[in-house]
Amino acid sequence: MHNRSWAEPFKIKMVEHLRMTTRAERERAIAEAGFNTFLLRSEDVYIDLLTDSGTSAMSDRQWAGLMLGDEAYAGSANFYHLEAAVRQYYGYKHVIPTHQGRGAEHILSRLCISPGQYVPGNMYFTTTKHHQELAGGKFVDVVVDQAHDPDSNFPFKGNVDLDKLGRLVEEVGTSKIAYLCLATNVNMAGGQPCSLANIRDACALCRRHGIRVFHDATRAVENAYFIKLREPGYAHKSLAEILREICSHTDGCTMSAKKDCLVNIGGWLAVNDDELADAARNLVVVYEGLHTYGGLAGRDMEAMAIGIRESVEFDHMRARIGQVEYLGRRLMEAEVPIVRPIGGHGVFLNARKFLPQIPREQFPAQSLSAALYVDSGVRAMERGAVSAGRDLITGNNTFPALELVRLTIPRRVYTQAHMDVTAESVISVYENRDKVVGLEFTYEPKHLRFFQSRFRPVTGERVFTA
Ligand code: P61
Repeated sequence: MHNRSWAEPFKIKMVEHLRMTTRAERERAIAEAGFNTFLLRSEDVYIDLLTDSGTSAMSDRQWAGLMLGDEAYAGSANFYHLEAAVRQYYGYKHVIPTHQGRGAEHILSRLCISPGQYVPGNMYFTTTKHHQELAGGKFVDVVVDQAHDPDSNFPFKGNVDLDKLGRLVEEVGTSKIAYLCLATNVNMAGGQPCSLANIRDACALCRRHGIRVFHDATRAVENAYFIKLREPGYAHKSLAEILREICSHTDGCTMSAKKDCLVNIGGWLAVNDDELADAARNLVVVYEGLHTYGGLAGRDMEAMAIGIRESVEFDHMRARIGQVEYLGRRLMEAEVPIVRPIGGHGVFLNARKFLPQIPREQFPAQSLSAALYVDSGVRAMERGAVSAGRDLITGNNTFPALELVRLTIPRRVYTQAHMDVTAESVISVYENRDKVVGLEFTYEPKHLRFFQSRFRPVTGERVFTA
């Protein structure tokens, strides 16, 4: 079978209509949105590739599961189903639901970071780092150098650089390190996996020093798929087996279930340590809800439990990542600069190469995502300097090596024809790239600025004049 094309292991039972817009309507909409795709109304968007978070289509089984919601305040049957699914597939002992990933990050950061401690991680993620900083911690990047190079074809760009981690431990001492924050299928690097050998080695290094490892498991199943394909010794293991092996090296995880787990809302914190679990259960009642619902309805937990089982099916993941790869290949054939290798949850345009005429201070990736929307109604997301925010100490803008636009593919939602239209639009903007102009801030909020900030073109009124 595997010399044949991949195809979706499902058929479509219900459809949601999309509104087509004119270019004039889109020009008005993006100006009203302050040239920030987060501020567009979804009804003004044709193909929504802003995120794969909470945007997946649930299966008929998951929808049926919603009807089994046990909406008890305490001890809902659905909590126990969720707990059993997490224990079976991820292998952690204690499971504490949260409203979404950042709820789990908040609780973990409060409990495990003391002011002044360092939190090494294999590349930052916006909400994760923000919660670490709010708890008084300082994030330190210990990902391999290849992760910062969009043109490197290294197959495991999510790997921890053991030298960087070892050096940090030596320099500051173990008592100054809160824990290693180990993300699988690293989002900001372009959906890039870690190898199991690297996970094993990084966790062993931490264990030798008595440092705990907490796993951001948001896209761990996508990572398991890449391990199966790329790492010697794993071709014959199931995604479920690989997932268990990944998790077995770590002390717990935070999870945004809105990704791998195929639900529209939800998350959890999972830990093996009994005392930490008690402390987390005690905090969750302050910020999220009782420890058997964590801000979720019973039905949400049921859909999550079912989604976890569906997420580890090989044919599902092959079609999911196959679709991302299809879009990526079309862009590579047209020589559009994208991050290589093609990642798990999206295709990432290299805006520095795409728009070399726009200086970093004028946010080329922000401009490109706005221009793409004007061209076709495709909504993408900036992942560059606007997302990276300001330096904690100096207050200056930081300019990460990666200045990217993410075309993120929701699971089980769009067709191959949607991917074609997206590719055609990106290629058309690329052919007219000299007609895209830079942006400057008109409003910049204090926390996670990329969500709500507003901009204006540095010249004229339009971001894209082709
Ligand atoms: C996303 F623009 N991701 O990729 P929550 N860890 C990881 C995530 O990818 C993640 C969370 C934790 C989103 C949504 C989002 O800057 C942004 O359930 C690896 O969203 O709270 C979320 O999980 C947090 C978009 C988040 C952003 C932050 O689109």
